[in-house]
Amino acid sequence: MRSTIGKKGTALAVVALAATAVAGGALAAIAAHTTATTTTTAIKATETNYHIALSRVNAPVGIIKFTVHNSSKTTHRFGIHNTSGFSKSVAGTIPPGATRTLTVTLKKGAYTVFCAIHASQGMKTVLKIGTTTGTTTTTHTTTTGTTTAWG
Ligand SMILES: [Cu+2]
Repeated sequence: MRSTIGKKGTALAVVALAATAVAGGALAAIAAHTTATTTTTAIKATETNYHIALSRVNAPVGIIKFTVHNSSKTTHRFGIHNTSGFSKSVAGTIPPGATRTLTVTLKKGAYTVFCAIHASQGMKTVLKIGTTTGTTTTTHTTTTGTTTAWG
């Protein structure tokens, strides 16, 4: 009799453990299954003397990928900054006819896109972020939870 009770006890303990494992596994799967949505907007910037033309002057919050083309016969630079200390720029100069890319992650606000060489000659323009949803390419990055094999 004692042995039978002992076996039952063991069986119950195994079931309880299995239930805990399943619950734990389900929780782990939920925790790992986070969906990150990042909006990427491509903006073309054309540099001339002494002007920067953007293909769009506003964009949603997220990743902005600039493709900068210098269509003038003067060397330019390309940067973006705001009054809160954000500043990013294409490394070095952009020779005449050259194309460079610059990818930045922007929060809501107004940014100045400029050529550091000729900004004082008016070679700058404003890009507003977060004031529109616009037509964008949305990339959904889904991290799928890893299912752990229990037992
Ligand atoms: Cu310039």
